[in-house]
Amino acid sequence: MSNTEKPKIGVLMGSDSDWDIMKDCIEFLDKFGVSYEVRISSAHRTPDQTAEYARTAAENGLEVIIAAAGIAAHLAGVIAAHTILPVIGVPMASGALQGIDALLSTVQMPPGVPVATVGIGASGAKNAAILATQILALKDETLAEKLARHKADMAESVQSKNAKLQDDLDFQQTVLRIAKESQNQK
Ligand code: RP5
Repeated sequence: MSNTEKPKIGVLMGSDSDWDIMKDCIEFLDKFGVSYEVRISSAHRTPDQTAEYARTAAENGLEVIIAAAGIAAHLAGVIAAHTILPVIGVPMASGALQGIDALLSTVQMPPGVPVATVGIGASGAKNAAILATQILALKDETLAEKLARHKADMAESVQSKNAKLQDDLDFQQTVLRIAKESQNQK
């Protein structure tokens, strides 16, 4: 957990082999100062434990669940079957199909049991943290301000990269022009 507050976000993974990628999710939650707990729990290997976690999540104070799994990824769906909390699914790029299987099994939920599915792998892990924080921010102004700052920082970063690119291009054009002029003078 990031701090002494009761966890608001439950982060589940199907296997310890998902941890390397899911560290990116935790890193963002830490950055935003959101309280969380992390568990390994598998829809297939520990089905009863997974169902029990989902059934008791709301009464334990959790507000959003992030579930990451690979291959025939049923973790997020099984969690969503047992709770009315919002569930965010992160497809992991494991196995022969490198996440395509996990993406489809996470996103293609039957009507009535939604899983908010993010992209495969690292970008999905980060986006899951941001999306979960956005859900909490609906009733938390401090978090909303941090998210707004984060968006502004991203925009600033793109603008400064663009400014640098324009400078580089201007410099190149100047070098080319000078080279051309000196050639013409010969
Ligand atoms: C899934 O199977 C896990 O989420 C993991 O992505 C994948 C492989 O698990 P391990 O065989 O590495 O434990 O359940």
